Amino acid sequence: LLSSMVSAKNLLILALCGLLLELPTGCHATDTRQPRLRLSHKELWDLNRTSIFHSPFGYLGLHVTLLDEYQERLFVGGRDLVYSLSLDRVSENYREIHWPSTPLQAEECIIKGRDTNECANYIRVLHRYNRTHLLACGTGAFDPLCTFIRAGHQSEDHLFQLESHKFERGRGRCPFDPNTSFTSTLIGGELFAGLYNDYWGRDAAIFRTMGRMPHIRTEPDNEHLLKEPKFVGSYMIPDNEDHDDNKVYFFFTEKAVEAETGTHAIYTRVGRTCANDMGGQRMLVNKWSTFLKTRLICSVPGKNGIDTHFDELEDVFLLHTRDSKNPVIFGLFNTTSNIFRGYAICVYHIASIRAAFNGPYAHKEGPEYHWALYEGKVPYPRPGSCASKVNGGLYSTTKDYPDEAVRFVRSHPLMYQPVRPVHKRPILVKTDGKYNLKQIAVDRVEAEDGQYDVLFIGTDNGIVLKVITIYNQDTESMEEVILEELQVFKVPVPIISMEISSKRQQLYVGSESVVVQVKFHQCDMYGTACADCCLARDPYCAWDGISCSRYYPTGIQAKRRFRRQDVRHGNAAQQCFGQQFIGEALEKTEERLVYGIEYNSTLLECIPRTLQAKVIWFVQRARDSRKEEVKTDDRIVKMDLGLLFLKLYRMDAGTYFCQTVEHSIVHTIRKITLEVVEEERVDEMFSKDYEEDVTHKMPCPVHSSIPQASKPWYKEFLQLIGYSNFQRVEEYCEKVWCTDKKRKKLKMSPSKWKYANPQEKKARRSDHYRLPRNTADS
Ligand SMILES: *[C@@H]1O[C@H](CO)[C@@H](O)[C@H](O)[C@H]1NC(C)=O
Ligand SMILES: *[C@@H]1O[C@H](CO)[C@@H](O)[C@H](O)[C@H]1NC(C)=O
Ligand SMILES: *[C@@H]1O[C@H](CO)[C@@H](O)[C@H](O)[C@H]1NC(C)=O
Ligand SMILES: *[C@@H]1O[C@H](CO)[C@@H](O)[C@H](O)[C@H]1NC(C)=O
Ligand SMILES: CC(=O)N[C@H]1CO[C@H](CO)[C@@H](O)[C@@H]1O
Repeated sequence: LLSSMVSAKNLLILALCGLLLELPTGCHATDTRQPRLRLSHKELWDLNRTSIFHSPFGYLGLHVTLLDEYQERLFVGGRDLVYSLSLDRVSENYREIHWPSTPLQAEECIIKGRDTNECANYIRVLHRYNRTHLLACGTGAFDPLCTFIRAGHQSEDHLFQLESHKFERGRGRCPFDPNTSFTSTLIGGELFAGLYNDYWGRDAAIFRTMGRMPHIRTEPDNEHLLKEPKFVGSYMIPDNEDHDDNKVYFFFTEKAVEAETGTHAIYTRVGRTCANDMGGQRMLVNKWSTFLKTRLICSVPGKNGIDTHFDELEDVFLLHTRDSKNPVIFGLFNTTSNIFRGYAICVYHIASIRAAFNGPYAHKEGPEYHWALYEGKVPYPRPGSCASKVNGGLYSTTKDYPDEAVRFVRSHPLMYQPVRPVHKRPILVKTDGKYNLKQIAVDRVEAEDGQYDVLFIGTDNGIVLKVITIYNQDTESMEEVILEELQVFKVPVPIISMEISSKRQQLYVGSESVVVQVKFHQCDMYGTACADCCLARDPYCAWDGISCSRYYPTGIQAKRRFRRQDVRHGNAAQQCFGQQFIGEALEKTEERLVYGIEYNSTLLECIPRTLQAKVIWFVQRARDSRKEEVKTDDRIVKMDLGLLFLKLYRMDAGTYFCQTVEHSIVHTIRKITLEVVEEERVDEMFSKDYEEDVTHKMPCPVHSSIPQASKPWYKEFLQLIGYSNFQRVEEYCEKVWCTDKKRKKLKMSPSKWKYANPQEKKARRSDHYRLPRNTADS
């Protein structure tokens, strides 16, 4: 039934709007989860807010990026290539190194059964090694290799050279397979890496290699340590001033040994080791003797006590704060359920991670038992603690640890308590299926009313969402404000890397084949009024009395007269009181004339620039009548794209006002005059004798209210009918209506030839379209 009433064009609109079945309730334009601004790739480009690096080879095969504020470069590792890009503008002044696998390597790789594509050299490790050199490792056709790259400053013309005489084998440092999960971090010349260290991708391990200390790894084939892990991130986070107490944290997912058997559950883990671990003396020789791990929980509390878990870590971001010992950790999670799909972002304080590692251990009595709380005696030094002065200074190396302590850590790598996020819930949950979230980067910003963490979230279709979340203590709930939705790539490809420079206020986003840089903000895009600026709630932006511009918390700003900003509430009425251009004054109302055909569907388009605004439609049926709010029902539907009439009646004719309302700020953004064309008239128009029967044709609707500069009104009509009839209609219009000189002088109200109410319909039917003619004739 529905489909018979709706034309194909409008079906498409419905499909765009969302679920067809949810039409009456699901399509309202008052969605606060909409981004305030949606900017296309082209708009970003026209605004000069973006710069794009295309590989001269068309394909990058990007696998790793390194943002280096010191050298002011973005280093990019791809297939057989390493690039050095300018942080100022990625499109300019790039340097490249060609580093393919050798013909011999490639040949052997192919003989071993891999395809040519896999047998290239995919660069997967890039770290700053010292002032002059980078460490770089590549998969080298399933035979990993490492070397150093000389990378110089601007004064050295951005020197960028491979030290080809320094090749070293890359085992334990770089994976064999370009596609397996991998993480690494370089600390004081030691490379810590989580990887699959064999050709077949079976030996998952955490390594420490390169430096002066002995090479250390996790025990092979120990499922209690790592079970089919996916490595996501790794960071060194100091516990205190004693460097010997430094710990390296690994974030990964794995099959959960402690979950009920047969569930094949995947859990997210945080694991850690002491950076100075030397392994055991009699046991765990050259193996970690301080490795512990625990579960990282990201779940939404359920009413019935059953929480919804997000267990698959997709990305992790470490936000540095002034206190290097206390960074904030952001995790982006996916669900593992087949039934329920969604993403969540959880925030963790390192203090709660430390607390879990300082808490009780999990214990498994034997193969038949579950993992349970360990209540026995814990040996000294506490398993998992480092050989440091802070810990009493009794041991200068883990090699001196008593066997008992080493044995314990080997059999109890799992902590009993998991780590729960800040506020015990995600800061953001996305279950609408609109986006697949892949990457996260965070910038901490000082605003007028406090500190905000701006999340930049990368999707699998080339979109970056810029979001803030605000916690409401009273209701224990999170409010999510999507500030911007940025389409950073021309084509919707997955975002696979994201680097952030707060110093430069730039985000560097990588896909398989391009790297794009985008500025964090473009305040003037929110609008030209104080209210627009305040309602945007962007902590980077404030109303400065003249325009919406960059907000600086201190220094420079002190000289300014005042700044209007209210991120928490977006209370524009209060902030902008007494401000010129508070709202409507500057916003020009656009006027339109639309023809709809009786009994057909018609859309009155109105898309506010800000997608968060609530849209209210008013109608004025006759010139002097009162404006009344449009009542929506099964036939008249409010959608994101405008007001849809599934079936148009004559009584629908009138002047429609599309108004947006936000916090009592009202904008009339569009005024649409809807003319209803009688069904018979349309048929008549195309009937053979239409030229003879001029008197019964439609009037030439020249309205004083319609700007003549806009495209001829009949173009709209053409659109309605479809362009196949173009010739005919144009001809018709030229001849009959619009070239009629007399018609030009016509001044009349559109409401005159419309029915004020359905009752009048019958009575006035006969003179419906003749009215204007008569007026003109007189
Ligand atoms: C675009 O922005 C860059 C700085 O990011 C500036 O150097 C350049 O002049 C701008 N170009 C235009 C056309 O405004
Ligand atoms: C990596 O995996 C993707 C699919 O997941 C595949 O298209 C691509 O060819 C793989 N790359 C290599 C080098 O194996
Ligand atoms: C940095 O490391 C490389 C590789 O070991 C070495 O050749 C170079 O001399 C080092 N540079 C400095 C400044 O220490
Ligand atoms: C999230 O998980 C689902 C189901 O496992 C998977 O299909 C999807 O690709 C994942 N999303 C991302 C962004 O990896
Ligand atoms: C111009 C136009 O789209 N006319 C359609 C109006 O609706 C009827 C069916 O209800 C169609 O047959 C017309 O083609």
